[in-house]
Amino acid sequence: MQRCRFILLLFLAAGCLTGCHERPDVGEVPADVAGNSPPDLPAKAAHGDPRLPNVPDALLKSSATDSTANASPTAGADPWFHTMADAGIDFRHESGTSAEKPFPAANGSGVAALDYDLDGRYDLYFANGTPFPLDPSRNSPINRFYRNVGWWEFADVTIQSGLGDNGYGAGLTYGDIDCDGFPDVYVACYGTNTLYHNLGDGTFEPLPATAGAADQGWATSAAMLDYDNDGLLDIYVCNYGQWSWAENRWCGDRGRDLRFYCSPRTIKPVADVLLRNRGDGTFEDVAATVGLAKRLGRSQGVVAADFDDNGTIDLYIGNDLNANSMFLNQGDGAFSDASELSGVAYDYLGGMQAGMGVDAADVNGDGRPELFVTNFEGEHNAYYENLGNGLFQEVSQQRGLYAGGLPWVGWGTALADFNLDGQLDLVVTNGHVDDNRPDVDHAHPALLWQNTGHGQFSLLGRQGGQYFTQPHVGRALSLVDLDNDGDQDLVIGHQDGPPSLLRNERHAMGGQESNSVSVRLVGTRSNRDGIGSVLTLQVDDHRQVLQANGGGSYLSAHDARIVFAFAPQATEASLTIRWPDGLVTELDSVSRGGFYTVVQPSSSDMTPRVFSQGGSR
Ligand SMILES: [Ca+2]
Ligand SMILES: [Ca+2]
Ligand SMILES: [Ca+2]
Ligand SMILES: [Ca+2]
Repeated sequence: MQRCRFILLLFLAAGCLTGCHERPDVGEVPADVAGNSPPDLPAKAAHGDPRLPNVPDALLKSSATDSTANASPTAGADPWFHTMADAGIDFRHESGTSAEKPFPAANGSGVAALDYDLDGRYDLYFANGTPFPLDPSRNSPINRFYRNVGWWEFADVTIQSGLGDNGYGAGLTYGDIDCDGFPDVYVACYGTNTLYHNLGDGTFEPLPATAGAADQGWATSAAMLDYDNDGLLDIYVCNYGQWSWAENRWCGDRGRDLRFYCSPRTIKPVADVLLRNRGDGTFEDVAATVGLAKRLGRSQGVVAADFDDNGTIDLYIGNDLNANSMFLNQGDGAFSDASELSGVAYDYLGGMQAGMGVDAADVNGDGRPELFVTNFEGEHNAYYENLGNGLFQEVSQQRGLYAGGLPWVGWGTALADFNLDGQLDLVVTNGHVDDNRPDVDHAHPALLWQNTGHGQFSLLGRQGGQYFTQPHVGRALSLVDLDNDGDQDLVIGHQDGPPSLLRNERHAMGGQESNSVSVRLVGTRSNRDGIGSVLTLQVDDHRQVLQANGGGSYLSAHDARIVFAFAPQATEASLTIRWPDGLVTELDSVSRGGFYTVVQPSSSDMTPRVFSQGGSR
């Protein structure tokens, strides 16, 4: 219990335990816990080429039953994102696909954005596949890790960091498992998963199998959350189902001798895993004992947040042609299955969908998180508004989110305020699983919607940037402020190809300074990453509520900082944090452009330790 508090106090008293010569500790130098300082601002002269091609109609093909197929009302303005080339990332994903169509190779691999060395710059970790049948003795493709050295330059630190995992890499997640201040990384694989302990000196060490974190299933996404609120992060791992190379079936068109990936329905679902952190470096799977194993699904995406506003962190899982799952945390260490009753198991017609990537955030400003789920071609992406009391309604059609995604196979996704106007926008990566179907394209366009306010989303075509005018075989997606200018950039992973880094061009849209507030949480009584906290930023009369979610997107992990808009004309702002254990912290003077690190105080009558960088009013 409260192990994080112990260790933080130890830090404050004695300085850091490891890597002191390179990395200052929490108590010593604010730039450490306040490591989200903006060390490098973008070169404004390098902003994107405005001469973007028009969006081909074929890329925006749509049944046009709602307004999403229309161009943005502000089309013709500066693009939102610029594709960064030559950043030093030479990673190229290898799915291990072949003519035999091994099912796990259809689904791709994730990307994680984490600041492993606490220098304030977020680093990028890419999972990688490997050919089937798996052969540990073979020289397989490995995961790759790149250190952000600033100014959109990255250095390959795969080998020296020890993160060159050679399993069949799928999902990535991270969090500070042992409360030493350094983020630890979980690699979810087809085959053995591995938890890598960050030693604080730039290297990671895999936990031995005896630690109990190395599940052997066919894992997809993973998320960290402290489900039992003991101050220690636990790990949820989605498992897709039962499959082995030996039982790989032939599916496709016999007449034309075309072999395709089999239907998900050929795969028998299995239970997911919840690894309880015992606090001694070992873990135990408690999924069955806490009520998570009664409902099985071919799980692909997971997000953890408080969906019913009772102060406990809940779970939502996207399942492939099974009903999606919502498990509500009862606060006594057990979950109740609210999938059907809450209205989030099916689409608005009551159908089961592909359930790929997921996200949760309060879009309509009532403080309760909505849910978004990406789905297969011929299915719409599902958008569930939170009505309160644990009830949701699927309203993709009413909100302009129905038609845009219908032709495409959706994967990674995030609700985020890309243009910093106080309204959460939405991005989805798309791409088919098969590359040999005469009737469908393999590469699909990613989609970016602007939240225009008044409860409506509008699909951006070329205004999103050149990336959104071209087809890709998209999978992973991570939100991360790579250049620390206060807006959220994107990293998108592609099947059997290099990733794309998209720089948010908020500055090119006329912002002379960052119109955002970026918040990093340091839990003490609660888990070190503050996952499960609810943050409310009040800017003049506009309130924004964001949670520090666990998981989200597809196979991927975002920048841990919470980013709010701070309108240019606004003057006053205050921030309220409800920590996972219920303690409330209030900061009554928050500045535009500020990067804040807030350390959880040990009681509500204590002043929180706050480190800030930048900001003006
Ligand atoms: Ca870093
Ligand atoms: Ca750690
Ligand atoms: Ca917005
Ligand atoms: Ca940025």
